[in-house]
Amino acid sequence: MLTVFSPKHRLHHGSELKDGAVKPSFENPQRAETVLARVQSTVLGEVIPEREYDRSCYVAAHSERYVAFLENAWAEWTATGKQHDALPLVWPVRDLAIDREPGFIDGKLGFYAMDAGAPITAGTWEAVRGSANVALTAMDHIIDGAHSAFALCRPPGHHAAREYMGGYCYLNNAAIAAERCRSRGAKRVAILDVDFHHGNGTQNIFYERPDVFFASLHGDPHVSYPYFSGYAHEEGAGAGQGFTANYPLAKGCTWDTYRQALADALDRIVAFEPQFLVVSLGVDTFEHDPISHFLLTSEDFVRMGAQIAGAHLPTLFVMEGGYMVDEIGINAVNTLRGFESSL
Ligand code: SP5
Ligand code: ZN
Repeated sequence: MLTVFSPKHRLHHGSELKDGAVKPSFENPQRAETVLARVQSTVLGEVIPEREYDRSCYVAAHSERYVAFLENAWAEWTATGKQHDALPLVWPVRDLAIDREPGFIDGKLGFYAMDAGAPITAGTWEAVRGSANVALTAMDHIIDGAHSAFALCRPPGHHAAREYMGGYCYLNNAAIAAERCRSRGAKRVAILDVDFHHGNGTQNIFYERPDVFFASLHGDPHVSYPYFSGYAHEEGAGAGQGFTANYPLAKGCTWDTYRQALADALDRIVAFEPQFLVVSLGVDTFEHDPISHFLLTSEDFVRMGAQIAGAHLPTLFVMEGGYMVDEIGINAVNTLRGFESSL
């Protein structure tokens, strides 16, 4: 399987508000380097760099003003004399004027963010663009005829919605790849999100769309981040009613429970008859992940990959979360090898 990787991810390394203090983010550059090293040591296949893409490819999944915000935020932040990473500190909840973009960077940060977990630093935009371009390059490889590819994206993307960042995510790499399929002629695309956290951003982007089916398996939002989305009753709206499927699972979930939810999600995806499948591949469902609560083992990821291969669809794997740095490479590549070995 081909891997697409960009060294530009190294330009992004920041902090997050964690247990009440600003600390180094769990989402660090070592993550992608560990996965790359495992791809190489297991000889998964060729590793190529990303190509350049026009910003219109990002605007397919996000609003123009949000992309402009990401591009300009660091310059606006430092112009006020600040030196630390840019993090939001005020949000437009419920009855506040939620649709009016503020004219000052402190307000814009809250307007375009869901949490204080997506810092903007000097190199963030370059790394974020690189990550989206990695997903686009790998998707094009599949549209041009490959059966599968691995987009080794960093930063991740599935918490990023049409108009907000959060949860370590800025541009939604999986959504941008799905939109690429549509703009290159595919009628239907499915996205399967196996990250521990609900893919709220991807759900937001496609919630009213019948052409992109979205299924997510994740920790029950009643007790797990992102808390405000991912319930089973969220099934899409308007023309998109019935084209979103959520599988909230209890803390402590093991493979035996997980595989049944995955089988159901895959059945629904196959029934949708998509031309392409995009997998948001987070490996924070691992038993030793420091911020998550499922109990999958490294061997379970091989089984997961094999089960996904059973859908018999051209499949793009997009790297999302996973924070047990020592084993993130083993678990991600196990999934890819499980997929390949059962074809
Ligand atoms: C892409 C992705 O996986 N994003 C996840 C973002 C999660 N951010 C908040 C997690 C809060 C968990 N707090 C546990 C602290 C343990 N000391
Ligand atoms: Zn996650």
